[in-house]
Amino acid sequence: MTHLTSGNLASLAARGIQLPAYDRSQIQTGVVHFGPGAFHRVHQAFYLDEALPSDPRWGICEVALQSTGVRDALAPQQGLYTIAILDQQPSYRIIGAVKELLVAKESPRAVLDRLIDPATKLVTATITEKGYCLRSDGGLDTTHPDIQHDLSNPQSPRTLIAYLAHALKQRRQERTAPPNIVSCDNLADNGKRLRRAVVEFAAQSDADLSKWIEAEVPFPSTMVDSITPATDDALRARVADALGFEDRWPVQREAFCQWVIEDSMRGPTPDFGAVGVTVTNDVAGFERAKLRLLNGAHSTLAYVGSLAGLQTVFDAISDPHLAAFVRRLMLEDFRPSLIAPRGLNLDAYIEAVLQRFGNPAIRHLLAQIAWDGSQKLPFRVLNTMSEALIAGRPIERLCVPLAAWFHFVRRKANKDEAITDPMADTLAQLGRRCTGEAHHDVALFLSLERFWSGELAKDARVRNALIAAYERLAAVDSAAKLKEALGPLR
Ligand code: CS2
Repeated sequence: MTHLTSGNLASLAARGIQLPAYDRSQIQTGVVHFGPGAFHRVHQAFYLDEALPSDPRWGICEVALQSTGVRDALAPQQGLYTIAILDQQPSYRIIGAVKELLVAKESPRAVLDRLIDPATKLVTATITEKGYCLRSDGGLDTTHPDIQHDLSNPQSPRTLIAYLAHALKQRRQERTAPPNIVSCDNLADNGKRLRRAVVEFAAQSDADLSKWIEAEVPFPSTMVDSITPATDDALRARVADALGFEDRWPVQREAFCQWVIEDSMRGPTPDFGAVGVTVTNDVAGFERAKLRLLNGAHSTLAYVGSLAGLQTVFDAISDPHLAAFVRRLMLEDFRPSLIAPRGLNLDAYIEAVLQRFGNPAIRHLLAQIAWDGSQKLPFRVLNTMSEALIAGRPIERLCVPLAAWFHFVRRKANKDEAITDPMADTLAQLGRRCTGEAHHDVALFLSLERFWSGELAKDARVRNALIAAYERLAAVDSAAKLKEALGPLR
């Protein structure tokens, strides 16, 4: 079957497909992005595509650290791909912003050259929580095998952290202004965390560089949001139907899309305001609200829903008992931990999020959200729990997603099913040691030092509430059991 290329773009206009509104041969590469997964391609690449008609400086060099998949799929399409926007009326749009596709493990020099090029004024990243190689106290984990590797192999790094440190060193030597470095991952204070990781990495070999990075390089924090189910065969077929030929790797999202960036960038940037990106001083307020209310609710639906044998977010939120529980968790547990940033009404936000979960056009697998629980749950649930304990608020409901994750891990381990998580081996071993007896199993999970930060794991209130939640969820193996299991917590 013919596939999407520059040569057959023109035929798409007649089919109602939105095309790049600029001459692709005129755009320059001004952005280096790490992690060209589906989320980046529906989100940052979409906004940059919006910026290109009025300013051609913001074409993207996509860098995958390891995987060759996106490069292999998109190179024959000259970087072109389709976004399917799935809501009441589906719509399709071709993104033309990708100028270059690199795989770092194959061409580390080319990646460094791009980062050093003074035309690179913006570096963005979606490498997921685990890519930051952080300890639970937020510092760089210098014992991490990839960081160890990168400290002794500066010419062929494995991590974003090392690429940034090496490139910044060179830019400093050459006296070219550093780029704005923008983390777009779901971590609280993502900019500060990335800065700290790069500063601590640089400090291992060059104290002056480390200080310079801390003082001179802008690492704005961001909040990113758009629900993006992984690409599946149904999407490929749907896009082929709309285009009249194949797209080797289309992506999909809901219509809602939001990007909030801290107002600390320096030098030239895309005209973010003009393309619908919010640039504000209070990004932390947006970020926390989204991480807790949306992502916290998502992880709850994912683990409790999976125990009940449900498949998608739509299925989970359509269950009246689970939906009632999640709404209450958002309203009574997450919401009191938040201070609404100016321009955000938290009650309206909660209702809007619940409505987005109920979008019937989106098939978002709970299994996808359940990935990497050890990395996600600290930001989504544990932070709120620590604050609740200090403020004297209850933690019973907050323990439900955690206890559901424990059961999820245990069941996976007992069925010998793979767990997708950087701590997979430890989790599988722990899951096999679980007996089903709540005191015993909760004690095992509380021994996961890398997961729990501070005093939480030692707090008797936490242990007791986890035991109660674990017992409550033990029998859940179908949606019919949810009513009783969630009982008074709903
Ligand atoms: C989800 C997020 O997979 C997950 O963990 O919670 O990817 C979520 O869909 C996005 O953050 C929405 O912006």
